Amino acid sequence: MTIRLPAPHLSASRLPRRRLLTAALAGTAAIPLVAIRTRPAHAAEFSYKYANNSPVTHPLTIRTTEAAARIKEKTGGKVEIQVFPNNQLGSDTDMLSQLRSGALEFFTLSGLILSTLVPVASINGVGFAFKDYGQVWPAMDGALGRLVRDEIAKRGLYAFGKMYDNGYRQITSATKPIKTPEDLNGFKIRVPASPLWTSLFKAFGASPTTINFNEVYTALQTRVVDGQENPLSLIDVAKLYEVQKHVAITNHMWDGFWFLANKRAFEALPANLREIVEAEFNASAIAEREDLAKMNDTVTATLKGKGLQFVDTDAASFRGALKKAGFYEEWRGKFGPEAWGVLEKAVGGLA
Ligand code: X2X
Repeated sequence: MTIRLPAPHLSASRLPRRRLLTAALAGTAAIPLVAIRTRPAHAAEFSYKYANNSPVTHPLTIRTTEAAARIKEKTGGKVEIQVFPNNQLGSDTDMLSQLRSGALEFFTLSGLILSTLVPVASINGVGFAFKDYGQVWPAMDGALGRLVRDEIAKRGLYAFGKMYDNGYRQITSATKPIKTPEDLNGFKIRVPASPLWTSLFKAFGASPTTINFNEVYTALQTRVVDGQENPLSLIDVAKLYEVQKHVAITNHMWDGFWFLANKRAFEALPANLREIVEAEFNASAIAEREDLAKMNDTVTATLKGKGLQFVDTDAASFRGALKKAGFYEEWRGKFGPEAWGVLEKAVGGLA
């Protein structure tokens, strides 16, 4: 048994309580020790961890950190969530294992990487599926998101209602600019750990290598790969422009982060606290989406200023290459007609 005594920096107003406790400790052997078990004055009832793969300056980290602070305040200190950004707890693959085992209570993860556990979660990554954000949010906040969340729930995890934005992905390169689908032929490109990502770049004829984000900067710097693809916002905050020369505006995929909880840990919270936690992380998701929308207005100029060379591409030719390679057929088969139907209802016919 451990007896946790009050923290040493108690305020004067707490002193009487301390004296009482001292009296209890010194006084009566008749009081069983368990009865005087106490907590530090400001220890939380629930001390949980949230982790992500994003730099501390990314809106995802900023807004989730704010949510954690609001949660502490609104729960009267009962729920304290410590934030571990920037792969401090390991790679996405490591953190997903930690989340499943309960070593980590909360984690934001790309649906595509989550698909290694919940296959349908990569459905938003189908190449060129979403025309714009006017299609993304109604789908992910609506029927398509619900379909994915229901599957997530079957795997011991719980996904909050609102996804956080990662963004539309663009291809960077240290060698040549990628102007056409043919330029991807044999191109050594890093992709995150997800069958859909590998399949997409194989369909382009590229040579994709799976690497978790925590190793991307080094992999580019040491030229293990010649390129990678990510939203401009992340290329900026993760300083990938330092190790890349060109960026092709392909918008080949929209990607977002599910806010995931270990179900057991989340359900251990009383209902009123659960409600506060989910509401605050959902509210921060909306704020984070707005942050990225604002960032998107300026990030091109920012990255040009840092020396990255931009190329525009013709989306129809890239999409045509995927079609020709049988990419849409393959994934319609893998997701099945029901899920594919929900996606097409949101974005129109795909294949
Ligand atoms: O790993 C990536 O490229 C990243 C940061 O965009 C994801 O989380 C999928």
